[in-house]
Amino acid sequence: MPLIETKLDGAVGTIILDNPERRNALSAEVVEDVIGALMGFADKHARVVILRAQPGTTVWSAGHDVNELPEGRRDPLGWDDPLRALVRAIEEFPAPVIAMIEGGVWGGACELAFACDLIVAAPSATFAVTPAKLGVPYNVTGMLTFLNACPLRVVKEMVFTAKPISAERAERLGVVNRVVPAEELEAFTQGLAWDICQNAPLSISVMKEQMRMLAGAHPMSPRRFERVQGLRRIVYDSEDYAEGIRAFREKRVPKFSGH
Ligand code: YXS
Repeated sequence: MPLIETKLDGAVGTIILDNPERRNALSAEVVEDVIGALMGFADKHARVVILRAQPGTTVWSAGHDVNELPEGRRDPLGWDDPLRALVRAIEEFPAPVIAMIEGGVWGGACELAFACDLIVAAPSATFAVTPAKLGVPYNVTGMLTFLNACPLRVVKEMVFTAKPISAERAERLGVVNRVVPAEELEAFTQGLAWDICQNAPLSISVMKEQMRMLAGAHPMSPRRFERVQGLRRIVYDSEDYAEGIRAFREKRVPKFSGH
């Protein structure tokens, strides 16, 4: 049973997340399919890719597949983690990727959406950054994705509360490019893609890459990076991290002890 649908209309590729039973959780299998689709679109010189879920969905994506998170003693968001690979694939794709969003966007799926170049949302869209709900120590490049997408104080509110923000507020903050009525979302997004396709793809591609390089150009010394990794290890080796994962699996509210 395919976990995504894809189509190529002229120079516009579309990837549809299609695993509603798991609320489009970003499992290794789903990520492999999406990255494969992106590579296929790059080979066919697609000038825009739209990343979406099925029309009318209440959950765009529930984020990282929690069942695939390690139970401690290993960085849950290391370089080779599927979510990390997917974010890099979106950022390095040689043309704009538009996230077209209906429904809830949770956890690592927020980073996926924010890593896309443009976001067009229906009023039903919400965005919740949830590491603190599970006890996960998000990783450095992931935090940079959030900081490049939202004002610092908003990132702090989203990370510390793990509560969703609305599409309307996200648009007001500039996190989302446009919010349009659900019945107009597809046509609006297609129109945006069409506008981009009329312009010079080489110019767009190199300007996208420049912005990726400039947005990621943060001086963090090896000493500071190693300090951060040491702090993160304390978190993913903590009882609270294990409790967060356990509580999710047992469908109950976690009880965090601070240890
Ligand atoms: O009970 P069954 O077997 O039917 O499975 C349920 C859920 O367990 C499953 N599911 C997931 N499985 C793995 N990973 C997930 N992230 C995930 N989310 C859901 O899908 C089946 C239907 O879920 P259910 O009954 O809860 O659906 P619902 O419509 O009542 O609620 C939809 C959600 C999205 C509000 C709810 O499923 C939910 O809160 N999911 C978790 C959202 C979340 O906390 N995501 C963060 C994942 S961890 C992550 O992304 C990063 C590592 S971090 O934490 O750092 O951000």
